[in-house]
Amino acid sequence: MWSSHLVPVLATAALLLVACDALQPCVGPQGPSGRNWFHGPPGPMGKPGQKGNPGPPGLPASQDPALQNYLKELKRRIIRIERALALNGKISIAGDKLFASAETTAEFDDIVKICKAAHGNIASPTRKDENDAIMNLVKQQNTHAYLGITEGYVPGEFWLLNGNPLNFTNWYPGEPGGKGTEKCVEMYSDGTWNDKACNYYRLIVCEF
Ligand SMILES: [Ca+2]
Repeated sequence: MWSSHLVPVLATAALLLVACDALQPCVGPQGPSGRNWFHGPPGPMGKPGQKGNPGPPGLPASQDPALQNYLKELKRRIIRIERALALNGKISIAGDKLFASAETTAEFDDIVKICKAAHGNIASPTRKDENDAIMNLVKQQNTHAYLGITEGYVPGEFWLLNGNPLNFTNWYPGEPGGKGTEKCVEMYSDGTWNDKACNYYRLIVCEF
């Protein structure tokens, strides 16, 4: 009547009923393990993985459309600023030189220092268009300006401040006439030059 696999189970249960009494309670089967609620400290950092394959080569700058558009926009903005400053007579441009006036005066040595401090140089015309650009600022401020030109050891022989010879000059008739006593050069409002002592106050014009 009982299936064969139930017989040992019933026998075990009967044995437990006999073995257990009030003084010695029965012990049931072991329950499942409890959960561990506490995390341990983090383990040590693993080794870095292998280096990936190099990406595809980028475009040369001249063929990078995004970069070229950015440069075009930058150039457009710079030109706008230059035009606005030139309109106010703040700057004057000739070729790749930009001349700017500080709209105040100083002695020659101080002008040289002021322009250097501004990461430029005292205005030193080497061509007619550069001379005209400086003249525009001189006219605008109605004040003569010292140029980056000084007399050498030989009286009447003038040099650019950087030591280069003068390939372009625009002396006022009769000048230079100081014969060693006027070591600096000023520009009149018509763009002509006059040798002059260096301790006068003249317009600060720098080139960049
Ligand atoms: Ca003179």
